[in-house]
Amino acid sequence: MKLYSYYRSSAAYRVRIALNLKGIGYETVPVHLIRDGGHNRRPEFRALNPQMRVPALVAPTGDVLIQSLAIIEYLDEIHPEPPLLPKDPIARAKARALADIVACDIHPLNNVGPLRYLKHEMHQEQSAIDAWYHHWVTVGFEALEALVHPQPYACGKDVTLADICVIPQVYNARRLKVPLDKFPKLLGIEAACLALAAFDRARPENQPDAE
Ligand SMILES: N[C@@H](CCC(=O)N[C@@H](CS)C(=O)NCC(=O)O)C(=O)O
Repeated sequence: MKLYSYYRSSAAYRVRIALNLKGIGYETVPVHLIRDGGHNRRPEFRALNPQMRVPALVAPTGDVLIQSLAIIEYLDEIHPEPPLLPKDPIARAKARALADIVACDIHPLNNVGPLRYLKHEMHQEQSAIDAWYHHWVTVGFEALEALVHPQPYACGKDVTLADICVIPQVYNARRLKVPLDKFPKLLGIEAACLALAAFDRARPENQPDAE
């Protein structure tokens, strides 16, 4: 499989973790999201993904899949072991809810595109943009911190989709200097996950395009 990725992209980071957990080999195709206004805006990438975002995964069928959660569900369907969601329907819904707090409520507000729009179109100062970023991460993390009961992973003794979404968001928050001391449970989950090779190999600094 071929993964169009950017080392710092937290959505691509999610897919890298899932591929590694499943033991699926893949080739990384780096797409620089910052250089020259973003290589994701080039016509050749737009032809591949009209949304002009990473990740995009070329499946063995040749189909191009986009949206990290859709890609991860596909990987879970074609390689059911190890499962990325608990078996019990209530536990599954809870794991998905944690993942959605990150993927639907935190990340879309703080992604390169919206932050760039705040700066260039809304003419906001960097300090206001940083405050925006910190605010939405902090309120999202407060909810996550209240909801998780690490044992040692977000939903118990097995890694789930929740961990796959939380760890890249914690990386992102740290990079943008959000104070994390209020979130000891999330930091514990992070420590447990990063001790696993699948997470470690997916880290931004371990990517071929890391700077
Ligand atoms: N909901 C999408 C988000 C994808 C996304 O926004 N990726 C970011 C990087 S984390 C991106 O490519 N941004 C480029 C841009 O907005 O110009 C997913 O889960 O895959």
